[in-house]
Amino acid sequence: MFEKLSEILKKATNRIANALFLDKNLVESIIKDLQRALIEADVNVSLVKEFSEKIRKAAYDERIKGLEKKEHLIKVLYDELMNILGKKEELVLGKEEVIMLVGLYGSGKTTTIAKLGNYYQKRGRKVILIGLDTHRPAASEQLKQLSEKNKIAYFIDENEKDPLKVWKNPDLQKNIKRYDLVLIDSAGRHSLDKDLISELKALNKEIKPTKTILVMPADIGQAAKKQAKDFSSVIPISGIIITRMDSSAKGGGALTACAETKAPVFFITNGEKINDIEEFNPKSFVSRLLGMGDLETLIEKVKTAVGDKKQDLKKLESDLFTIEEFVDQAKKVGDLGGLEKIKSFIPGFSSAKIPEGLLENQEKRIEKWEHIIKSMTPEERKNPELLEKQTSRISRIAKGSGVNTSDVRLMLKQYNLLKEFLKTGKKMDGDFSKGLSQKQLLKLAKKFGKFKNLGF
Ligand SMILES: Nc1nc2c(ncn2[C@@H]2O[C@H](COP(=O)(O)OP(=O)(O)OP(=O)(O)O)[C@@H](O)[C@H]2O)c(=O)[nH]1
Ligand SMILES: [Mg+2]
Repeated sequence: MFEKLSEILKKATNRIANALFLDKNLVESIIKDLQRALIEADVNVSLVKEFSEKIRKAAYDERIKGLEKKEHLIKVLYDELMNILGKKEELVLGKEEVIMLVGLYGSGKTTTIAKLGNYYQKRGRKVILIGLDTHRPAASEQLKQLSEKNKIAYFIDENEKDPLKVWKNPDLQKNIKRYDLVLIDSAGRHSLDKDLISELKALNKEIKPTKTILVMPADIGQAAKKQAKDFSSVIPISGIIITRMDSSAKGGGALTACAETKAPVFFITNGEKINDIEEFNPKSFVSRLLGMGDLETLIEKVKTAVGDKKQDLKKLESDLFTIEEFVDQAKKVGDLGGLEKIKSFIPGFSSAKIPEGLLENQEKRIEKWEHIIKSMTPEERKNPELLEKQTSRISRIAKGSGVNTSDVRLMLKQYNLLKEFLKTGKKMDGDFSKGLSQKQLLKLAKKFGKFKNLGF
């Protein structure tokens, strides 16, 4: 149902978690993704706008920096999603309840009443289902079958056309005291027309249900708001059940629209089977959308992702950039999709063009480098310049690692180049985290171009 929305939300949180810096481009592109996903789920445009503003505000909040900012942003995203979905409000049952389900044709009343009956019977309630849909010929039969199949008590009168008379049936009234949860199925219409209005009013007056629940299918999306309001103007509505969440992409719209009416969504149903019903809890719903256990797990994930990246960056920035770290970085870079990744560590640098073909054959080369490093003495690893001073060392290492001397030379060249690149970056800005100017970028990109000749 919410696969698409869920996928985009997960992607958005991952992007926040994995970015070392939340620059404007990233924030705006994440917001755009979120907007598209929410609108596709039929969430009201003005609600989406409000939501985006809150995310934007959190992202550009100057008072919050670094890791805290990411945590803050994820938290705001999480909270705001919960906020548009409304508060959790449980359907609290008293000792004796008479609950009437109302809704338009085909909204899912009869199926849902069986699901609810089964749900509460399993939790110890004495349940009876009463069929007051005398409008549709097959309605009684449907309720009967569902009740028998799931071993729930029921009462129907297939020959009576007046629902009030069914309700007043002496047999029913005599036996009804044995049950502490009476669930009433009512008739639907294509719209809330005069006929349905007068029927609902009459039923409400006579039965005096302790609660009345409006059943609406997810596919009506935002229209749920108007429908809920319209029904509320006829009889008091205690809450809502949204059905068919499994088969509509518009469930987000239906849920958020209900939240706007302040009528609580007690349950959602997500399938045709008897157990396909669950209490609606915005918190767990959002957690599921984001694919996380809860907010804490999510924040933990952000921290871990940032922790790793910070270390990487520290190494890259360090003057003590050893040849081992170089290979280590090159390997990571290879894993992560090459220099593109290094670029993403450095704000503003993402627009620098990396020549095509730069990353080809990288894997094999790195494998060789690992062998080379193993054949180097600890002293050589610390001072790779020794190799340049005494070329006999190069021959020895090449022999020991089973590569050509040119491979060793190439590795040294690339190491020096990367070191130089890092120094240049530092000189230009002193701190990568502040971002680079266009001019600095051009300079760096030029230097970067050197890598091309070396095949790095
Ligand atoms: N996929 C899916 N189908 C559902 C769900 N809930 C109900 N349905 C189906 O929706 C259709 C209509 O459900 P009913 O329970 O008959 O709806 P109703 O409101 O009683 O309809 P009327 O009595 O005609 O007004 C049936 O085919 C149900 O199987 C759900 O959560 N998921
Ligand atoms: Mg029905």
